[in-house]
Amino acid sequence: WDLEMQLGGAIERGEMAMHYQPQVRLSDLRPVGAEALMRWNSPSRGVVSPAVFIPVAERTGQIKKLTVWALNTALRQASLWPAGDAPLTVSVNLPGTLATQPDLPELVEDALKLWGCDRVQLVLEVTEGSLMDSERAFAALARIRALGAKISIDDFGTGYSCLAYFRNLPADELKVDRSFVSSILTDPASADIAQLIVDLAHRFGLSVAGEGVEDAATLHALTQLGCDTAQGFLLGKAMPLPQFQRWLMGAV
Ligand code: G
Ligand code: G
Ligand code: NA
Ligand code: MN
Repeated sequence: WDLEMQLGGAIERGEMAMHYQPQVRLSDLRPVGAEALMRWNSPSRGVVSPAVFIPVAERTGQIKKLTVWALNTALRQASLWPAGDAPLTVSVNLPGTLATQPDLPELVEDALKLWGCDRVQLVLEVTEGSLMDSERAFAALARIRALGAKISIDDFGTGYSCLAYFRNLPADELKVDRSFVSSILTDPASADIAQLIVDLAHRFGLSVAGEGVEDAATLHALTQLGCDTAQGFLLGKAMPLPQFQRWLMGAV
């Protein structure tokens, strides 16, 4: 109960922040951008994980406001990143309950109008599960892509997608779920699944990202599988904007 109440004014009280987790290209380990991850600094609870407050916000109807804030903040802050030789990507997570909302493309369009710049490529991450109502979700995602944003399918391999999706999936990237990546060296089935996801993505012209990379041997294994980009604690944890800017300057 109280968590719901406190979440209500959290944006206005300046308690929300976006942190940025580095993503690198596996061919040369250069930065490609970051995943923007929301953090709630609650005065009474300390740092609350989005894994806790996003489900609450989805139940109480506060999710749209939080998502609009996340989109606008991530785009605005990414425009402050030092420029690389190619545009850097900023990936924002879209909650499943919004993926089928008819006004989602409009929210994205408004944020791009305000903060879009040619040095930053917006990527929206949707989970496989949110594509269950595929007709409506696909239509919304297609409209978002027409605005110039890219779509990444998060936690791929753990949801409910069927292969028929690939006939007309409006997406640009698959993210191999952390559960496969973290056991790629110890569980042959995980390694096979990761390889299949990489091949599936490439067959349909999508790029593939590995998430949850915690050690160099796993990074190497993902590279061997043909994965395109990676993120994880080995490369960097999610960090506040100034720290991410320093990371970029050190790495670019
Ligand atoms: O960063 P962390 O491990 O705490 O994230 C926990 C979960 O919350 C992850 O599943 C992540 O995708 C999700 N998450 C993080 N930031 C956002 C956000 O801005 N919006 C939504 N909808 N989910 C987010
Ligand atoms: O659900 P999503 O895929 O958006 O998950 C993002 C979450 O994964 C964040 O909570 C982030 O803190 C966490 N995360 C990112 N990198 C790693 C990692 O290398 N290991 C583990 N265990 N978690 C990670
Ligand atoms: Na994500
Ligand atoms: Mn994920």
